Amino acid sequence: MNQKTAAARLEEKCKLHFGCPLNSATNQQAYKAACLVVRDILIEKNMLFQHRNVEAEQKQVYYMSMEFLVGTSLRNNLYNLKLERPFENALSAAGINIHDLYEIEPDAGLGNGGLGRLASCYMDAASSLGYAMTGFSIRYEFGIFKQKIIDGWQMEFPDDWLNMGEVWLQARTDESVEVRFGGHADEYMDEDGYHVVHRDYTTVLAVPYDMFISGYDSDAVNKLVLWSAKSPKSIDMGAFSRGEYAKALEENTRAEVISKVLYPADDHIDGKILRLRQQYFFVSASLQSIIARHVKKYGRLDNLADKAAIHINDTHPALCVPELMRILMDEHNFGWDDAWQITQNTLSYTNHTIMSEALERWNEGMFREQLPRIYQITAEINRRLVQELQTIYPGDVAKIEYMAVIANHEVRMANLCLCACHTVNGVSKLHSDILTNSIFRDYYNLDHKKFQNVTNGIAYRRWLCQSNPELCELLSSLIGNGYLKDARKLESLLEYQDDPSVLASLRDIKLKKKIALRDYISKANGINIDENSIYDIQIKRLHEYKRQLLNALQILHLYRQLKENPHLEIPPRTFLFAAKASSGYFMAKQIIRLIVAISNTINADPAVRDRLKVVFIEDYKVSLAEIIIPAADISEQISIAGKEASGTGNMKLMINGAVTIGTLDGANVEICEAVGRDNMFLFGMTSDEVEALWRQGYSPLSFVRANPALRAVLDMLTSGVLGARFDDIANSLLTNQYGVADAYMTIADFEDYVRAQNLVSETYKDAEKFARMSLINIAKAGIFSADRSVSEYANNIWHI
Ligand code: 26V
Repeated sequence: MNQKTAAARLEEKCKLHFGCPLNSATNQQAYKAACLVVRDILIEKNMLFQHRNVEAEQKQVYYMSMEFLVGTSLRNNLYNLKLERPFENALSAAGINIHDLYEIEPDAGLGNGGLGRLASCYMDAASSLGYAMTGFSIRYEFGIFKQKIIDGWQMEFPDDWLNMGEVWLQARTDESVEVRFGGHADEYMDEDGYHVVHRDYTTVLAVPYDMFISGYDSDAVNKLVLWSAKSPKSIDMGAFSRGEYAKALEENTRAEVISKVLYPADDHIDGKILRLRQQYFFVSASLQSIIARHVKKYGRLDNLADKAAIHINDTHPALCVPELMRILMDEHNFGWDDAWQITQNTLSYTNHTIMSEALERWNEGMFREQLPRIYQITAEINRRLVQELQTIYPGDVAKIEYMAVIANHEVRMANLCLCACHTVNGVSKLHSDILTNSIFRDYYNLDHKKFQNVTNGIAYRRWLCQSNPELCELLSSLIGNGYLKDARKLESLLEYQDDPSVLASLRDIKLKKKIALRDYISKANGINIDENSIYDIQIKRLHEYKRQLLNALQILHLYRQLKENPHLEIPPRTFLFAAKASSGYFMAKQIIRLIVAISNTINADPAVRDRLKVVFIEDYKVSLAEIIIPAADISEQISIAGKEASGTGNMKLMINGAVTIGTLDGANVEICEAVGRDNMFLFGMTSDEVEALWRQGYSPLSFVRANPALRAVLDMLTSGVLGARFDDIANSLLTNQYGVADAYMTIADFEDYVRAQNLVSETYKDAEKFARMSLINIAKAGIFSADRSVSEYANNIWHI
């Protein structure tokens, strides 16, 4: 497609859909027309790709995830299809600026954070590598909430993304399936054997919507299938005729609420029935569609594992295990043993967190009531598991209970995955080691061959090439274009680490991106920041374990120092935060309030003007990250060691030339291996040291007593000098609230963090040295490409 054909297709869409020529279309109309043209191209490519795969009897990967944080699609698709230029020119000839259209597009925010964005990065990489991979999730009508900060408080507003985002979706009403909830499952035996009848259930209709995902410079276009819930009965006419209008629509509402909103928490589950229903809804619909497709092609199911790899992204889709068993046994007459074998050989599972509150467990009674047949199967899985464990560990009641799928009236989804999947993996070396050494140790001892590591990776063509074209232009001029398909080729950049003109160009580009972020912040927040200051950036979900609080305390310390010693010679610094807090997470919201208060206090203080600024940027999301990341000098990755499974923001920042200040946690360990200790600012306890300090008995107060500066900072939280008081935060650090004070050891790591921050300031004074560190980070970021991760999954787990 060239400019001329692009113009013709755009013109046609505009006329057909909006009854006007392109040059009199509004930006919204032009945006939709552009998306529709691109979608047509994708549909056509997808058809060809699928056809080829079916002909070749190609094994398919099905990636099951409650979250896909897609972000925007227009620019990504045009980039991947290499159509940016023709579209830009065709639109420009009609008086339309393509960048205005990019800005109109809402993010498809169908996820909370890292886990959801990873799923999208993997779809992207799989398509680029030519793998046949289908993603399955829910077509949430409302994605992750829009965040506004009002008087320091996070407020949540609905994210009505479909209004402009729906253009990417193609409804496939003809492929709807039924999902059954509630009722009773009756078992009986007759001369033909064992049978089950599920009766009195409620049916919800699952309607699939396809979203097409293009690969970069590739023939492959894959699909993300998003299920929408509908009631099979549109209205209860009887109730309606009686004038009971609300009742007439009741069943409708109960069904459709399933795909209404993304669950906005990423840390705890309080037994929400709706969430269980969401999980079963999309798992059941997806498996039914996978099996129907397989049977249509092969006419048999005993070869399912040879032709399909079904991947469980965290425990949320763990119902795949009993649901696949159900379909095989109840609908295709397999006996237990054969069904179990097929299930085990088909399913694999990735763990994304060791935080116990995020490992899903359900109340047994609720589970049974919602999903009676699935409960029966799960209970049978558990019965057989426990029986086997009793022969292996006779009398070891504690161990058997720890490993059981059902115990203490709870159904534990992680154990279900551990016993049923052929492979289980963690998402960084350290995280995978922690899984096998601690939380999953018993399962590891039972069958260590099951366990693998696949370190996370990012779709770097989005995070580097699309969001930082200026940097890519420089890279291409120096090392050619090979890195666009093979990220390891970035390493050739190392040749230029002592070339002053290259280092100067890197600095120029960084400055340009910092100016762009400065302008965004000035417009969005009304705060003016200095592009010549160090941009020190912490962007991620708000969690106590990620320790935004540690950063905040360190800023207060720096503020005090600057006030006490106005001649302190340090480069000016701008601390930038962006983070959403789970709506019910009290302490996270307090921490946001604290950061906003610090920002208000410091930014208004003439004594530190031009030297220190703090900004909390509202509404963190993929498209905002794309503006922030290229502008970062310093990447804050400061979680307590052992708790961040991997992190992926660390990789996005690194590849854009930010230098990491961080603990040896998650993938930071591997970043450190890649760049060397001299090219990052390491601090804090290791995960072993954290463990040792717990065992020894941790007392934050003893650290505070030894550090008067820290004492002074903590006093600021409760004295009111910040315009408000933060007693809850101070108490969480110092008093034994729930049996622990300072559960994330913020106090213990404070001093070493301050040391590392001082080193940042010192190092930055030598502009060339800092630029060299930045260059080395870019050059060494290649291993964190999602292409590498997906190839590892393909070779070692999915066997495609
Ligand atoms: C758990 C729950 C529990 C129930 C309520 C809703 C909900 C939603 C999400 C989760 C799991 C969160 C796990 C997660 O996001 N882990 C992150 O995964 C990233 C990709 O592997 C990784 O880089 C981050 O370190 C890890 O925190």
